[in-house]
Amino acid sequence: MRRSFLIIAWIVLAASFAWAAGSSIGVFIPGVRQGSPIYDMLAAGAERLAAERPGTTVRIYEAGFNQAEWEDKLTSFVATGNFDIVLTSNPSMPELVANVSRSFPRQKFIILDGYLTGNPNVYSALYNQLEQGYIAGYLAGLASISGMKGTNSEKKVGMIIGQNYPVMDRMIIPGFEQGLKAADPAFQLDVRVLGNWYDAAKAADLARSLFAAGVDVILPICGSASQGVIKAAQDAGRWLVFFDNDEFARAPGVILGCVVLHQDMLSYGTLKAALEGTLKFGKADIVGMKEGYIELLQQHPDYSKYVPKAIRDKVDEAVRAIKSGALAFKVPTL
Ligand code: RBF
Repeated sequence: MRRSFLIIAWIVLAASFAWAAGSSIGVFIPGVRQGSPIYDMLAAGAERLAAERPGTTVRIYEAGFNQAEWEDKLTSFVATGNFDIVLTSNPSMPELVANVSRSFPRQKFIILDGYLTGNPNVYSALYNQLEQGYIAGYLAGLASISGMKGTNSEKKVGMIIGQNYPVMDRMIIPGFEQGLKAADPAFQLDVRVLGNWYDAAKAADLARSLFAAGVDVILPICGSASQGVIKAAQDAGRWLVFFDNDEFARAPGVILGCVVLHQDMLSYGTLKAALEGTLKFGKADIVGMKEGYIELLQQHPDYSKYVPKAIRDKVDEAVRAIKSGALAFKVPTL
């Protein structure tokens, strides 16, 4: 009798220690998860970690598309005091996190797809999107001049972007343009700005006007509005290249290639290191193809189905050159 009481007491005690040792992760999404793979992967990495670690909880908060509200919403999220780690993502978040961190100096943050050094409570990781842009641009350019179905001889390629921001203007667009010009120096890049990350009807209009101007390949970076770009490309029989995620299944026969970010891996890995006490807060990393966080999906069956071998061989060579360091892109200080 006495012995079983002791055993029960021990179990209760052990359970309460396990509870106390549990960790809580808050994921702050500056936008909406649905339709933006970069945010979906952020949340998915945290969910995977929680599923593996008993006692770890995850709260996903979507701050919506009104950027003027994000700082207040982040402040309220942090003020609950509920989270050991607050995880967020996009290049505008370092500034907001720096502000909120001043009011909550005990809160730890992880920012992905952003860069902030020197704050002892913040770890951040920025993707080398010059590499990502270059590979997407090189593929788009080679396809555009190949004479393959759906292309023309105009040497015009387009982008539809949600908005301008330093990472877009100083890495993604210049990288994409460099890739195009590596295919042929005469290429012209036509960039259209949507003004938000969700208006698919307007994105379709922009895509139609690009196609009408002679563009035969578009890179959409406009969140859930990309659905409109897909529709316009299907109607026009032209091509797309994609960023961030494997999008082949959304539009078979329209997508040439996807140069993805393994944001789910980075989310999972940095959170795990943070909970184990090994993440270097205060530090900012830059990650790219060599580190395995940017990848052209060369193994996807649609890639070999729609992109001729001569083009794939050239793109393979560029990927290998980036991985070996023979082709290097220095990330600008943003
Ligand atoms: N990308 C998305 O896919 N969806 C978004 O809602 C979104 N919102 C953004 C808001 C701001 C203020 C900034 C600077 C970027 C945003 N991005 C968004 C772009 C994202 O950070 C990244 O650059 C692209 O997904 C390309 O990898």
